[in-house]
Amino acid sequence: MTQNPNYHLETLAVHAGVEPDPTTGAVMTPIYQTSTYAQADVAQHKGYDYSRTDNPTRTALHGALAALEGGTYALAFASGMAAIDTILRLIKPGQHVLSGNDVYGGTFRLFDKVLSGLGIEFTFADTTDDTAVSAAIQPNTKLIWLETPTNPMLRLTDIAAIAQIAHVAGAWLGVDNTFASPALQSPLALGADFVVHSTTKYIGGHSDVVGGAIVLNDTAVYEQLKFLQNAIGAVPGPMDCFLTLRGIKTLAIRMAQHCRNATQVAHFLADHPAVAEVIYPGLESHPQYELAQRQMRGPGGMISFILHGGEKAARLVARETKLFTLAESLGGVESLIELPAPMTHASVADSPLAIDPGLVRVSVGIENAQDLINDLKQVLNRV
Ligand code: P1T
Repeated sequence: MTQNPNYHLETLAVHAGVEPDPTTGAVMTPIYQTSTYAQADVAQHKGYDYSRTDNPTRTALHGALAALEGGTYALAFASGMAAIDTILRLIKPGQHVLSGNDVYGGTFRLFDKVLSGLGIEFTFADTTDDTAVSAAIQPNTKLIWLETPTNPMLRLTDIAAIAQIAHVAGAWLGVDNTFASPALQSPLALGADFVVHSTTKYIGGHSDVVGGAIVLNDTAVYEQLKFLQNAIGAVPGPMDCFLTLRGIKTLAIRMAQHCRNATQVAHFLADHPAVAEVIYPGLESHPQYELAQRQMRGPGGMISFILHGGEKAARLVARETKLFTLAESLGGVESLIELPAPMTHASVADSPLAIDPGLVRVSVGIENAQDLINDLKQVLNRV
C-alpha cells in the first residue's frame, strides 16, 4: 500500500511502510532486536546481514517516512543532528553552504564549530529574503540549508522561490521540516532536494525517543547517503524505530489538535496585557501570514512570545507554569515551555544569531486548550 499515491496523509500515517509480518502475520512490524542475521552461504547473501546496514523495523520506518513526505526514499538516523551531519558529508572541503541565519542552535554549532573546521565554507543569511539569498550565493555554493518555520523565531521561507534560486546556481536545497511536520508542509513537492526531520519532535510525538530522518527523490544521491549511513553508523536501534513508527500512526490527528490548541493559546497571549509580542504563523499579525496560508496546511503547535517584563518575567513564567513543563525539545503530546537563549540556543549566544534572552518558546501539546490557557493565565497575571 505504501506505493499508492492516492491515499491521504491520515491513511498513510496509519499504514505506510508497515505490512503484516511475513512469518507470523503480526499486524504491527515487530521490534527485530537483532544485530546480525544467519546467512545461507559465504559472501553470497541477499537480504539483511548486519543491523548497522539494515534492520526490518528500520525498513518499515523508512517506508513510512518516505510516504509521509511524498518522497521516493527515506533514511532514519539516531538523531536529527546525525541526519543533518550525514547530508553535510556530501559537501567537500572548499565547497560553500548557505544556511539560514535563524536555525536550531545545534545545527548552527555543527556548521560553525565542527564542519567549518573541516574546510567547508558557511555563510548565514536571511532566507526569508530572496534578494539576500541570491546575493549570498557563491560560485562554489553546493547547498542551501533552511528551516521553515525557524526555531525559535518562527520565520517562514518561501521554499519554492529558494528552490529555484538554488537550482539556477547548481546547488541543492535542504529543508528542515521539523517544526511543520509532514502533516503541515511538503518541501519536496515545492522543489526541495532533501527534507530533514528531528523525528524526536512531532513525528515521534511522545517525547520518548530521539531520532532523525532524511527524505529525498534522487536515486544517485540516495545511494550515496545510504552508503554514508552505513559507513558512519549513526543509525537508530530497532526499539527506537518501533516507537517512531507507533508515533507516526497518530501524526495527523495530533497535528490537528496541536494547531487548534496553539491557535487558541496564541490569541489568548496576544490579548494579555503582560505580553508585548506574540509570534505565531496563524496570527494575522505574523509578518508572513500570507505565506503561511499558501505554503502550510496549518500554523503548527509552536509559539514564541516576549513579555513587557523582559527576561526576569520570562524566567518566572517558564518556572511557574504547571501544565507546561520547563524543558527543551518540542512536538510531544505534552506542552513544554523554555527560554531559547539560555537553553536550546545557548550555542548561538555570542554569534550574530543570538536570541533575545526574554523570548519564551512554548510547544503547545494536545491537552485541553482552556486548561493550557488557565495555566498561562495564573502566572501571567503575576508578572
Ligand atoms: O535533537 P535532535 O533529534 O538531534 O534534532 C536536532 C534538531 C534539528 N532541527 C530542528 C529544527 C530542531 O529543533 C532540532 C532539535 N531541537 C531541540 C532539541 C529544541 O528544543 O529546539
